[in-house]
Amino acid sequence: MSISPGAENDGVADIEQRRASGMNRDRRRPNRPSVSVVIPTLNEAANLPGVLERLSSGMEELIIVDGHSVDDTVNVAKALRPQARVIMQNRRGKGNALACGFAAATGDIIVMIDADGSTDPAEIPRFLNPLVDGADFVKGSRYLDGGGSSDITGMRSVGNKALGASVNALFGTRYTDLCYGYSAFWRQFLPHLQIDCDGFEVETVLNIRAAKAGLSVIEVPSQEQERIHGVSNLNAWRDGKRVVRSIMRERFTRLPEPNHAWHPEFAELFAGVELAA
Ligand SMILES: Nc1nc2c(ncn2[C@@H]2O[C@H](COP(=O)(O)OP(=O)(O)OP(=O)(O)O)[C@@H](O)[C@H]2O)c(=O)[nH]1
Ligand SMILES: [Mg+2]
Repeated sequence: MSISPGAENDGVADIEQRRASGMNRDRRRPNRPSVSVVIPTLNEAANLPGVLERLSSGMEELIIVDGHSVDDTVNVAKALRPQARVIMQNRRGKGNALACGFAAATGDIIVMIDADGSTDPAEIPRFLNPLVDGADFVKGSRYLDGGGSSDITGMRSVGNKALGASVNALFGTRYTDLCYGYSAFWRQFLPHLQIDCDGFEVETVLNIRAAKAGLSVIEVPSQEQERIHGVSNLNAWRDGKRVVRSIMRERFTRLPEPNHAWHPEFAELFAGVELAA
């Protein structure tokens, strides 16, 4: 599968061209895809038990991407799921953590969820079904019928809607929820998504690049819960500004050429390696 560069020089022209050409539609996919679940963690030792107990052990691969937590996150993860792969991100931020986790993943499908208890692993089948039925990229939405949030504040919700409306206007999308951390996609599209951002703008970049690559994106309702323990790492103003900058950058730059070799340098803690007590 390949995506040819268009003659035009902006992201929106790219989208139209790719949609029209259908060049990204590679339907040779396994009927029983393997699934990698990627979970970024930053000091989530208290939350992991509640999250992992709701994650089916039928998932082929669980990847915990730790941001050098100073609590017992890594040991808790290994104790609860000895088969989990634990990797250390090479930079800081949720975006870099996900990029590292995606690079490490080997499953046909990648699912990304949070470690704080906000995203319910029991919803994963809701994301997988449309992918098996032909979608390329499935994103959760708290604003569809059946979705909701007991976590998002009024101010963040207004900001999220404004940013989402801007993305829809600039990229011709119909997203109802832009900044939400629950998504799933076929790993074959990773070279097109090329997550090269570090922070909480990562969901925005993923959603925009999925559109720019001409992927068929489907939204499914998702119910966001309150973080179980601890405090959010997100700062609405600081991270909101990063999202705005990312939207502008994506609008005026082309999708990077698919690069199958690119990935961040991450360190993996292999099974059998003694972890700190
Ligand atoms: N590895 C890693 N994980 C991170 C980093 N920052 C956040 N995370 C994880 O990313 C997920 C989402 O982070 P939160 O701090 O809950 O932020 P949020 O969910 O966007 O914001 P809230 O809705 O306020 O909770 C959680 O699982 C965090 O542990 C980071 O720098 N590195
Ligand atoms: Mg959270």
